[in-house]
Amino acid sequence: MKTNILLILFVLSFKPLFSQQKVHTSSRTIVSINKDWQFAKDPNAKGSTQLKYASVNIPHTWNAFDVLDDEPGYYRGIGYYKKKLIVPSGWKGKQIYLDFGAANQETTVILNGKVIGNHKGGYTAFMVLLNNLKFNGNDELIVEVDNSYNEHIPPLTGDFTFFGGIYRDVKLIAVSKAHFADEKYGSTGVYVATTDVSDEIATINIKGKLNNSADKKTLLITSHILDAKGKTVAYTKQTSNANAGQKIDFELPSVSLKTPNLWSPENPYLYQVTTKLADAQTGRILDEVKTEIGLRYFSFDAEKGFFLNGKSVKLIGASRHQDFAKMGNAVSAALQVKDVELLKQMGGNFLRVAHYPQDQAVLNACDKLGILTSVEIPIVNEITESQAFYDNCKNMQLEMIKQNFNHPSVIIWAYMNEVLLKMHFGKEPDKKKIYLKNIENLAQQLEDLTRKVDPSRFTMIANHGDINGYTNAGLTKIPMIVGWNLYQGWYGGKIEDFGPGLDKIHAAMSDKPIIVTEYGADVDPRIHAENPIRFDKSLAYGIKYHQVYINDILKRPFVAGAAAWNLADFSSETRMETMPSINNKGLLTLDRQPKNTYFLYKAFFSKTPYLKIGDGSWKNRSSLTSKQTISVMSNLDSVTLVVNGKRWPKKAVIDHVAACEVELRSGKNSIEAIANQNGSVFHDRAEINFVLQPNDFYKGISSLNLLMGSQRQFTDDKNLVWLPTESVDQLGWGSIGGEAFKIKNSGRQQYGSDKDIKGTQNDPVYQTQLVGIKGYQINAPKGKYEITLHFAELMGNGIQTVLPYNLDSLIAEGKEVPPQRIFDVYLNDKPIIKGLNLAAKYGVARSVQMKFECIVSDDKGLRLTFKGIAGQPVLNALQVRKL
Ligand code: GCB
Repeated sequence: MKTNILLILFVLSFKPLFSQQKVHTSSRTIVSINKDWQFAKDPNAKGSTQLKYASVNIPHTWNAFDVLDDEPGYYRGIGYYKKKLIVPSGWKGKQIYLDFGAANQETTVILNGKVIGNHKGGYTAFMVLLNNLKFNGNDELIVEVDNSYNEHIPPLTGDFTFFGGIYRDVKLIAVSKAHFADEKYGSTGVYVATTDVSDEIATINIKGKLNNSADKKTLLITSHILDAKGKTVAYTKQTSNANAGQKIDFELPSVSLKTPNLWSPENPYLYQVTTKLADAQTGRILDEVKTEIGLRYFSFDAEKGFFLNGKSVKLIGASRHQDFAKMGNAVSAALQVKDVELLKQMGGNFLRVAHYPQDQAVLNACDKLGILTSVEIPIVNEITESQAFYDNCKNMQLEMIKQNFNHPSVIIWAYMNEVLLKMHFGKEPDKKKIYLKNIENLAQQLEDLTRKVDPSRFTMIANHGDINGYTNAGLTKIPMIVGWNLYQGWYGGKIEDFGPGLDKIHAAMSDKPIIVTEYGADVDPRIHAENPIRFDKSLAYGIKYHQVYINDILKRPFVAGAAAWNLADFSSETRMETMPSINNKGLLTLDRQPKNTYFLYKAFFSKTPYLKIGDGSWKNRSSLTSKQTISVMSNLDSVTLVVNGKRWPKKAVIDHVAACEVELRSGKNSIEAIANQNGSVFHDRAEINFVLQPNDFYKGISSLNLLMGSQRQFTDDKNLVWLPTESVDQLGWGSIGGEAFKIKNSGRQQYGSDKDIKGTQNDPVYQTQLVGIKGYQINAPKGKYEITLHFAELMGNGIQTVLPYNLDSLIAEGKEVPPQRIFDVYLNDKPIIKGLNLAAKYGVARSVQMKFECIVSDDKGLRLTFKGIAGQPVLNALQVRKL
């Protein structure tokens, strides 16, 4: 709930009690207790006496680092947090709540050995009442958090990491005995609904819940509505007789504002509602809650899309996961706000808060910056057919709605994502039928609940591309909007299938508003390809993909909006691929560095002239030719590049990208992009370090770094650029024999493996390979060289196991026995490796480097020869350095 409960900050003089920041009003005191907790994991799950406690601050997760290692899996179990809780004597007579922003995923709160609260679900806030407890001045608070798999709590599975811990703020809230609260749902209990909003008038209804644990009283509830300058523009009040211990639902007489200042992405105007609870007899203020609201009206039309305040608006933006590099989900509010700012700067007006409710800071920022949002609970991939699961889903839906009710940015409540992806009972039709019916029933219950609790918003379910499956399961009828997660040209098919796919969906359900809730392609910014192809992870493929998708979305008025998957890369521990444990579909990296795809969105959606040397992020380049194409993202007509002072011919911007052909020299190149519009000149600058191969290697300026069986370039963690190799027949130097490694029957990768390569951060160096290689020839001039051979066995068990997320369902889990492969290697006719059996010696998918020195004293250069003893020799990469 966006409720700013003011206000005065003061530091307590008695430090041991609360060294934290404190916010209070005469009626309500809020103290952060994020600092100085003791934390221990319980590897034996429950009750180990050997717990090793360490000091931590909240936000905290215990999985920030174990998700990054080569070991599959991460700690999913119990973590204990403990702290001395000393309640100030001044709080006598107050009611005290312990307030958790979120803890993943089941939390039990224990005070002085007694369980005082339990909460299920890792993404919503919750409160525990400390009332009626006798504090003894030495009170111990223990919070037991468990992130192990629980079949009754969604999400059950998903393409994201379920980081455990107390990862959002923890506070103590002290209130008078009579106060606002809807503690069952972790909300302050003041709900401000804006109804009948138009350009002329806006009606505001304030409802809520209050607790009177004091004696019988007459209470006065008042609400002032203030404009952004702090001037009261409306006022409403009501008295209520409350018995001792009574909980009361109240509703103030609605008020209307004439010619309201309407909230929109261009004008995110916020009013403030100050709601007070007072003793009607004495006039003493007992509680006060401040809520920021925005006045707007909106609708969805199946043919014409989305309308805000009567105007057609295409919703454009991204989905967002909440984690950040090396922090997991324990991320400061400031970093979360930055994400919303980055979305705004990109030209976005829409955020799909996926796949679960996030920190209040996110929606607060959306309210302030004018970003429309859809928020959802994490029913992902599948359900459990148990009453406990349904109850937890419904409770989460209510918590989500009640905690976020007042945010003007929220326009959609959603509740299922690709729920048919992990189909149960595939081979038992009767059980499958019942399972599908149970999903439909759950959807209907959540739909009914949502519409009842908040008739002012729209509802949505997001599906994957199986149109018939979702239609037959009744799931396209239930929600008001259907979201589609579409990946043509990524998990399967061609990029060009996307537009016709949308038309097909629209034809099949022409009365349903549609949002493209996901689309995206993995982009590893370390990878470049001249001829980009699906699943090569290159920036160039990502650009092509997003160009086609954006155009197809913009062209079709019936598509109300779209959210790219994802705003930023995110952790998905079970994923392999070029950056293991990371889903690379972000427009930003995991630490929020923009990729070229982010710049493309800026070019498409910036309202002001925009020009960006996209390949500026590709600072270290290498090639066999000095002729290079530099892409400039822009919304202007044409771009001229000046490289090292030389002006190249002007290039037209096509589809927001100008592909400028220039020549680069070895070493540093300074690039300037220039564009004109209406007499104004716009510039961007970049620097590119260029290595021309093999010349720079011959000159001893650079090592020669070569990938076998690959069609892509890769920049490693030392900024060395690895080039795909060619055959000796093509260049007069290169590989002799061998074929690029391919996964048999792969519906995705056309070359290489996506196996996590152990012992390296540079997985793409080892993920491709020439199988059956006979030799490698480099026409190196006379001199001394260091040669490093890089190997990894790509065949064998483990290559294709546990593909966590696979929307084309083509790759199954399977066991493969590594083929027998033993070989010798010779360097300039001298044996350097004898009887190498990679699988036997190092295991599957482990990076192996072998270094040798060699003097070239004739004109035959460097020659590697591979001789198979059993099976086919392999080489993954080769590095040669002049000494
Ligand atoms: C989806 C899922 C999302 C995944 C995404 C992907 O459809 O909804 O959770 O992360 O695809 O990248 O595969």
